[in-house]
Amino acid sequence: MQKRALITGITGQDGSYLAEFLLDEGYEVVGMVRRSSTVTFERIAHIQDRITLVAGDLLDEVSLIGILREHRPAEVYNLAAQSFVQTSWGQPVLTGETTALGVTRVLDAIRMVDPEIRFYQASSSEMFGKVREVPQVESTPFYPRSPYGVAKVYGHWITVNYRESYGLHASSGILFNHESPRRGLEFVTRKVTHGVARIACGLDEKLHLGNLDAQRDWGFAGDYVRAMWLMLQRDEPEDYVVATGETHSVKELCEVAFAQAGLDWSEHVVIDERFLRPAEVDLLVGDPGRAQKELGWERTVDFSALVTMMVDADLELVRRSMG
Ligand code: NAP
Ligand code: G4F
Repeated sequence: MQKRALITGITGQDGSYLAEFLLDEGYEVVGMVRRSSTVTFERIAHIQDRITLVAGDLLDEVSLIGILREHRPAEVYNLAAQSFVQTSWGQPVLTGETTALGVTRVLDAIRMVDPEIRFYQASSSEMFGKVREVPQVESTPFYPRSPYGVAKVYGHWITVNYRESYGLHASSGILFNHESPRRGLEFVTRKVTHGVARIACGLDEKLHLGNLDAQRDWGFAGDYVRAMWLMLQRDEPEDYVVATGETHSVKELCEVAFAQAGLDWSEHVVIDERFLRPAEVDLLVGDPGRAQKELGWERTVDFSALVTMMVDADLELVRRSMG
């Protein structure tokens, strides 16, 4: 029988890759979208005729219960969130309502409608924050450094708690940064690759950035959605770190991205205090050992291939927009 999956956050970067992946696996895909005065389906436009979109919001539990009752998914992937760290200082309550309490609303809806549903929670390496050990593994203590990180810690533990309290098949993926040509323009990788494309095409001269010393473990989003699915195929629910095991600074990101377009980053990058954060996460690097061993998960795209892919896609995008 064809399996049905519900994805919250299907219009986001990960939602779009996961929907493609599940369709290829033969799933019927239901995607939850929130009401907006303008349609924001760019990332899923190419598969829209193969998926079912339903209206709902993580802030509204009744809508979640209604969706589960009507569509009866076997698996729920909770990817929806206020996901931009910088915004979480300006909108800490909204971030908590969505990114933290939103998880409880989905879990409660599952518990009430059908506790057999398998659940995936999009946890984050931001939970490690001011890191207690290097590299970070599943047992590394959390020390979040932003309202977003704090909200994700809540989402993580409420997932563990519903698993232990009610026996739900609920798993958390502690995913390190993952990027793609579909990444939102405000995140640093895409900001840099899109900025490089605009400079290469003569549209801009400078790119304004914050902390160039921050280090991240950057992987490709297409690889990471496979890990989400693998977690829900296991007999027993479990939490996994998903990462590349390599870390690179924002400065290195700039070097590789500008070089891909034949440019010298130091001639274009300007440090701008507006992009510095009240509290920074200096270094993230994950050990994906457990995911490799128990899920058979491997990444297929390395750092330089990822940056090259994103610069090339943005060069094409900017050139096309210029006609
Ligand atoms: P994203 O591109 O920002 O997508 C976020 C999605 O959440 C969008 O579809 C957005 O809908 C939806 N959303 C926001 N508020 C909502 C609400 N109140 N109700 C329903 N939907 C809502 O994020 P992403 O990069 O794909 O990340 C997916 C998930 O993984 C997020 O939970 C993120 O925090 C987590 N995560 C991401 C990374 C990463 O590196 N990408 C790493 C670790 C964890 P609209 O399109 O309407 O805005
Ligand atoms: O790309 P970022 O905004 O991603 P950040 O804060 O690491 O969060 C992303 O990854 C998390 C997983 O670890 C997710 F949970 C979260 O949802 C999101 O997807 O910033 C990366 C680094 C930071 O240290 C930031 O200070 O880049 C530094 N940075 C330097 N200049 C900048 C800029 N970040 C942004 N967004 N813009 C800048 O101009």
